[in-house]
Amino acid sequence: MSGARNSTLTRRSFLKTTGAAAAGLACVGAAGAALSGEVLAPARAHAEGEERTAHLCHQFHCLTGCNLKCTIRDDRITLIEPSDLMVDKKHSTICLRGIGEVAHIYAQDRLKVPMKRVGERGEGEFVQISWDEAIQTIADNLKEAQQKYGEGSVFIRKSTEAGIEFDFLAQLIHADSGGNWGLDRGQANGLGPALGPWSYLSNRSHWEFKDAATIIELSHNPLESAMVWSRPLMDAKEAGTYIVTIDPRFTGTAAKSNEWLPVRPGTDAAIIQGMLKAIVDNGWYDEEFMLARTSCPYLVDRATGKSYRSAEVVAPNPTVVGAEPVGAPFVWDTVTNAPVLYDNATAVPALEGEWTVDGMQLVTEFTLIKEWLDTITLSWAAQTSGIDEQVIVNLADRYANNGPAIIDIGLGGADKYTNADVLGHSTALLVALTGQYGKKGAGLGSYCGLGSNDPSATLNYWVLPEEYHYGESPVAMYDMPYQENNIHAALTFGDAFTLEAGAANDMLEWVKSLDFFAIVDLYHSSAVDYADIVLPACTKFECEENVKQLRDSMGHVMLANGMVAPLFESKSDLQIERLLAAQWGLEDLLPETYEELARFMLDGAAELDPRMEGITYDALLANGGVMALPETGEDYLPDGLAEGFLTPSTRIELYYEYLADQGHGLPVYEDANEAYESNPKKEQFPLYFTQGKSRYRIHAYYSANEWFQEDFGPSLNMAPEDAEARGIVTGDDVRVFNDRGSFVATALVNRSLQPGVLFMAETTYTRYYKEGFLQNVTNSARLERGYSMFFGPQIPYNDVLVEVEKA
Ligand SMILES: Nc1nc2c(c(=O)[nH]1)N[C@H]1C(S)=C(S)[C@@H](COP(=O)(O)OP(=O)(O)OC[C@H]3O[C@@H](n4cnc5c(=O)[nH]c(N)nc54)[C@H](O)[C@@H]3O)O[C@H]1N2
Ligand SMILES: Nc1nc2c(c(=O)[nH]1)N[C@H]1C(S)=C(S)[C@@H](COP(=O)(O)OP(=O)(O)OC[C@H]3O[C@@H](n4cnc5c(=O)[nH]c(N)nc54)[C@H](O)[C@@H]3O)O[C@H]1N2
Ligand SMILES: [Mo]
Repeated sequence: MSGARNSTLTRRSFLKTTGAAAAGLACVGAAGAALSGEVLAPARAHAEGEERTAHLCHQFHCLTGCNLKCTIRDDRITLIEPSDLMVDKKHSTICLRGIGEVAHIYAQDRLKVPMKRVGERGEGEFVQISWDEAIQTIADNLKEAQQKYGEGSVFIRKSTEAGIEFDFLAQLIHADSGGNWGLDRGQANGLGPALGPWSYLSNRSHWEFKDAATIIELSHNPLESAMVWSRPLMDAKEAGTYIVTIDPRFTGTAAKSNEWLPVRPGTDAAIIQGMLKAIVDNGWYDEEFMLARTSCPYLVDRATGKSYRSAEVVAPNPTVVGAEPVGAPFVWDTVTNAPVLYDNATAVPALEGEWTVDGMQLVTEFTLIKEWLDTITLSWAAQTSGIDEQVIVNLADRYANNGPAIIDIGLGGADKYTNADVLGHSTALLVALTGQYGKKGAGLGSYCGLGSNDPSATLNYWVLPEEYHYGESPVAMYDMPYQENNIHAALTFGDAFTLEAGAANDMLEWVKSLDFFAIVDLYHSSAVDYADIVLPACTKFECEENVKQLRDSMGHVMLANGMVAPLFESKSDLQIERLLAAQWGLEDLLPETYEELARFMLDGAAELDPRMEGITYDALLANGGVMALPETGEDYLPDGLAEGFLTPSTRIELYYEYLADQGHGLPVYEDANEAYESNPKKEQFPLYFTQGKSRYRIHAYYSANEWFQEDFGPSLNMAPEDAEARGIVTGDDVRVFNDRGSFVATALVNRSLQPGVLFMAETTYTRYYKEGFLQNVTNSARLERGYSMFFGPQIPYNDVLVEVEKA
């Protein structure tokens, strides 16, 4: 396209010519219309093509970060392959989103030019405007809102993938960035008080999977949601590890497992509690661990439900919002037959029992746990979860008695029901009673966290001067449609309003009530139609300069290098932030270029972390942008138990005093908000509507890849029984609806689902549906007790009942 033939041409001068050509093209297109021309035309062979390769770190929000090798021919990305620069070759990975990037980068549905809304919000009528007008309109509107309604009236939020390197704008003007995220922390809320605030992320490596005798994949489908991390699971399978998947759906992961437990949606805690019951009734628990590492021997006052503690204050539980510092717990010493402090070295604490002290009836936590378990039965667990009693007992036996065991939790699935904290609290009990924690091949949590499985780098973080910081967030974004708030103007990078909240009709009604809303996105995402101003960002593969993001992933530091100029009239996020900052006279606080940012992040990093020695900007460039961190060996992870748990007594604390008043001192079972068998709503809306990740997309991202749309548009998986009862066959358009909204999708009748349960990949942009979109029916119920939890109420996307009919 550029006509450049000289391969020694510098990258910068190369960009200058091609950038001008691309900008010229962009002017031809009417706003919103396809801007095709040469940019989107198929590549042509050139007599003397200029070809080069470049590398970059791909997406993070699939929790991966593969390094990709891109072949660029005549300034067009033509081939994407796994990196050949990874020192550890097992990390030369790619998935179909990486391979499909060519179709994604050059997609018709890229946002191409800045646009201004002309129709009503939601109608999607836009006209093209200049960058100058767009930037000024946004800056003026945000400032105007602040002048009229105060600083806190502006909301600026970046979607995860867009916000990884920097997020300056919200800080520059003290904007509200949306408070509690409400995502992926449902079980975490229940695990935290027991095991510490970040305990939902495993503190062991998934490379230890092969050391486990048993792995339970609890509502996790790594074969799609952690595709390139499938290797440790498959290594374990080969090594003979017994893999059990608990999922309402027969997933790819279930297919590779030894056993699949088709749980009824929203009832996982019943399985775990059935296991607890079997473990306690059969004496399969680990007394030594319970006494040394858990609160099982701590004393509780039966009458008040309060823990019996010393007067001397120790510390508040860091995972309870507004918690007061508490005293140290007492245990019952069987030698002196009296209460002593839990860490008394000479005492021999009782695990069970009841004693009267100063008129108080004191019992141990384990006694309370046993009494609670006496109130439940295995047949209840089976009836509630839909899993046979004997299957639950066998799983408990295998988990407790057969060597090291891992529970690898998914942050989708069971996490996205209002009762997820009860599930988290229940699994905390399971590890506490069995000691399956903090040793090789044993553990609990999400195992595919970025950086936790391979050494990660320490990089300098670009910090703004102190006076620039986020404003307060008195109301979380998911609460904004329901709770009074002072937001009048919004700017989002990505489709937060349609993705990071359930019940889209409520959210979008609220968005429509704003004075102003602008969006910066790469594609025509679902939220775009509601914006007043739309700015086109470029992909990771495009940049105004020779380098782009600096990231660390898979034990390597990666600097994106030598890609192509921004397509159409798009710009990089950094330049967009700078243009806006300039309107407020603050652009000098931001890095001028990605190069400056990368140099800053690397400069002096070796002083923070000796492993960064020699990993400099120039060295990275000389190495194609990729350098490995020094090997740390298999056991680089800290011993899970050496320093104890991040709880006031540094042991696993099982009894949640702060929830005792609400009946949840122990994880007393609770139905989900909507998805439960005896819900009267089931008469009208009899089907459970579950969602999950798709290997084709990262959330809604990659929807614009036409190859994927052809193969995988919005499709509703349903069981043959449910389809037949409604006269539906594969390929039919079906309407999915409940009292919150509706949408139309294509039916995909198959045996992966038990009758009564639907599944759909979350989600795809509104423009690919014939009518409505998935988020119209999802649930936005907020759990009241969630407000006192560390991560706040979580969005219960899966806690949904619907009905389906032929459209
Ligand atoms: N390809 C791809 N990978 C991704 C992402 C992506 O968008 N695309 N997103 C990333 C993000 S942000 C996250 S949070 C993780 C999530 O990772 P996962 O938790 O593995 O993802 P999901 O597919 O949302 O949910 C897992 C499974 O939960 C099942 N499920 C639904 N309801 C229930 C239930 O009540 N009980 C049980 N046991 N299972 C249930 C679904 O059928 C699904 O198979 O994935 C990450 N990885
Ligand atoms: N119904 C339903 N909804 C769900 C879920 C569910 O299970 N069901 N799961 C949820 C989960 S687990 C999560 S974590 C959230 C994820 O929600 P997010 O954190 O918002 O998701 P991302 O995929 O990181 O961001 C997607 C948006 O950012 C844009 N984007 C991507 N890269 C860039 C970039 O470099 N620059 C700019 N400016 N924009 C970019 C994309 O075009 C897209 O609009 O979604 C949740 N939504
Ligand atoms: Mo997530």
